[in-house]
Amino acid sequence: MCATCGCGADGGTRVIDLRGEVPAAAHDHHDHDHGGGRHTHAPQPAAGTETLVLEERVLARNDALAERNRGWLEARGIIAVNLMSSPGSGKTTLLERTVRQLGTDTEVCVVEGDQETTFDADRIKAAGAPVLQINTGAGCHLDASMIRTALHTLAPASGVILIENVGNLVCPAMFDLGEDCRVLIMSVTEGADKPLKYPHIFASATLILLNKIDLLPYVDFDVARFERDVTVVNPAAQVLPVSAIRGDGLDAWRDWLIQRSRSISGRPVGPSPAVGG
Ligand SMILES: Nc1nc2c(ncn2[C@@H]2O[C@H](COP(=O)(O)OP(=O)(O)O)[C@@H](O)[C@H]2O)c(=O)[nH]1
Ligand SMILES: [Mg+2]
Ligand SMILES: [Zn+2]
Ligand SMILES: [Zn+2]
Repeated sequence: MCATCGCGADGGTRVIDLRGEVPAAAHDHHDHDHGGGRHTHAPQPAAGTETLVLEERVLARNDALAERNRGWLEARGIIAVNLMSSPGSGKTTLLERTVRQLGTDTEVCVVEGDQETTFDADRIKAAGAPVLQINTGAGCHLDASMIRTALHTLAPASGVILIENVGNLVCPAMFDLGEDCRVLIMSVTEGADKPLKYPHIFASATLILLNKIDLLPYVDFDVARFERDVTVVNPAAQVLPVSAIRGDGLDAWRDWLIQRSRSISGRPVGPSPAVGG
């Protein structure tokens, strides 16, 4: 069991390579430190203090792995975006559009996180990008160890990695993946009160995409209140209204991504020489 939120993120993680290869399962998960003495096959501690210590260690180990991922990405000038939202906000729809939008002159690959199925990876494959599906079983978030496996399996040389986290507004916020930035998608059908109810995930996002604005005429969603409350929990965050279905705002989203990539890698997304060493 994952000691941070009690989910089963270490139990049955499976990595499915949609390009036809079957990599070894991610062994180095956050709860399986065979070398360091912490090992959660042992009975879970009942005392609250012990659980807290365990949680700190899990997160510290995750953070250390995340830093290694970050270094791996930086060495290649690759930008990794951690896409987070509730289930159904439109992450996969946005990614399908983004993959098609960036086209063949940009190296873009996708990591899909879901508890079960390869539904989303199948959609991304159809859109034309290399994609890896991570099934977390009982787990409710991706972690740095899973992303490490994904990076070594997909082995991109440059460009953009888009990571669709498991649909959940709580636990993904706690796990650094080594990403360059977090993008939170929130759709207008979810209610404008979410920034104050789930402040941690809103606070950790660089960009917030307000999706399904094509539905604004039909739902009770106060955009001004939403934007005001985002500012309360995260004054630096940018809010971009989009419709992944109708296409509103998607050029601005692509421009944001390209700008972000430029600022990280010193060059635009697009063809680039392979990084040696
Ligand atoms: N009306 C509308 N529906 C959308 C939009 N984006 C996604 N959807 C729908 O929302 C549902 C969930 O989308 P999906 O991309 O699978 O969400 P995910 O669970 O966050 O990956 C699907 O039925 C999509 O067609 C949008 O901009 N407008
Ligand atoms: Mg999805
Ligand atoms: Zn959880
Ligand atoms: Zn967990």
